[in-house]
Amino acid sequence: MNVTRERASTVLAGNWLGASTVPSRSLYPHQWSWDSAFIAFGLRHLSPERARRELLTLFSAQWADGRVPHIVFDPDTPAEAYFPGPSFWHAGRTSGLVQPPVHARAALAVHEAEPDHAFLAALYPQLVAWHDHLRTHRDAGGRGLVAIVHPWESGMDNSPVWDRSLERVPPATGFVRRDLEHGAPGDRPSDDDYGRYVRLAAEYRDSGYRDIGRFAVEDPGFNALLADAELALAEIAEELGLPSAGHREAAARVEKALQETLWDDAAGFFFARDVHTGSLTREYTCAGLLPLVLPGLAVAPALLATATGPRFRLGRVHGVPSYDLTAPGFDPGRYWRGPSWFNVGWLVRQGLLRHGEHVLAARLRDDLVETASRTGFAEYVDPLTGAGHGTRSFSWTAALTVDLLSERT
Ligand code: 9WN
Repeated sequence: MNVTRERASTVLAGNWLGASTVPSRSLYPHQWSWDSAFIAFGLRHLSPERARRELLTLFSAQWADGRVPHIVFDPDTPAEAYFPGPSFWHAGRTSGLVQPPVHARAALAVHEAEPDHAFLAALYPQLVAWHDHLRTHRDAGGRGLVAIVHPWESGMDNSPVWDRSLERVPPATGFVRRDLEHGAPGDRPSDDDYGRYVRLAAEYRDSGYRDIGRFAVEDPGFNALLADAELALAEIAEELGLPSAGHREAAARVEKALQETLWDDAAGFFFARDVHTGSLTREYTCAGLLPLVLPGLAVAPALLATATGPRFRLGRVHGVPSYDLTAPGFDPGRYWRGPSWFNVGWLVRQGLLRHGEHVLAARLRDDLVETASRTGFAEYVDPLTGAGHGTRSFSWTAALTVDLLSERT
């Protein structure tokens, strides 16, 4: 076996809890929603059974209203290991937020690695309920797009794109951050930002996880991944001999709304929209590149031009920078304010393949594998130097490396 693949496999074995995988033993010692989907993409090559278990364990914590919680807490991990832990959320063994819906695509990929109709049949209704939940409970702007109610829901927590919308949220105080015990403060969000996250989460919790509160944003990344997930669901339905047209129509509706609402033709970019003010936040973040995953995206050539231009320099830096390289606030090491994350690089590479950009896709793949291996599977890396940041032995970095290596052979 290839040495890098073997090391990645050891990381995933070390982070396996028995029925799911923690993103990191130290920093994130529970199960996270979109992490598990990315982990499944890698596990399917090592053990399809573990990949199926990963997704089934996550969906066993699905709420009756269809939401798939962003964290499923491990009962055997001490309460003080992560904040906000189970006692904060008042939601049994989960949090009440969500994360981007990459699960249908992951379930399909797991099935492709080792066909298992029983697995697909078990998950299909749960995936349908999950997408329905987003459509019915989160269309705060009334335009057919999902609004996130907390930066954590984007999976890109500390992105500069939230700064303006977070100004109306006073930071909470009187809690102890656990993340700083494991991560360098310069790599992590500031205390004020963390205080705002805690306040927003507490307000949402106190509304019974119902009210769209002070923060409601239509994120192009989240919505593009939902459209892609509907396309995956159509394929799953076809595998199961079920009607699929409704899923393709749902994908087309989200794609149309994305283009009509969040695309700025002059900028050649998808921006997030603050539902409360109705205006676009003109920050160039990696979320705006994720619509590339949609094979029918009409504006793909213009978006690719932005991706390869000075703001992201795709193919000429390490990975895909999380933030505009030319912005004054670009910081190559701080959480979602500049560094490159492996899941984003992997998703953008999928987009490149879907739009026929094979040379660029191959360059990105080689870079992702080299960087992951050299940094000990870092959580994120400096796009300019390739230096590792955040925690190491990070599960999705290892899993997506396995996936990239499997494709190559
Ligand atoms: C909050 C687990 C998660 C990822 C997110 C990443 C980070 C959590 C945190 O870690 O978020 O959910 O404590 O900062 O931003 O994408 O899913 O790896």
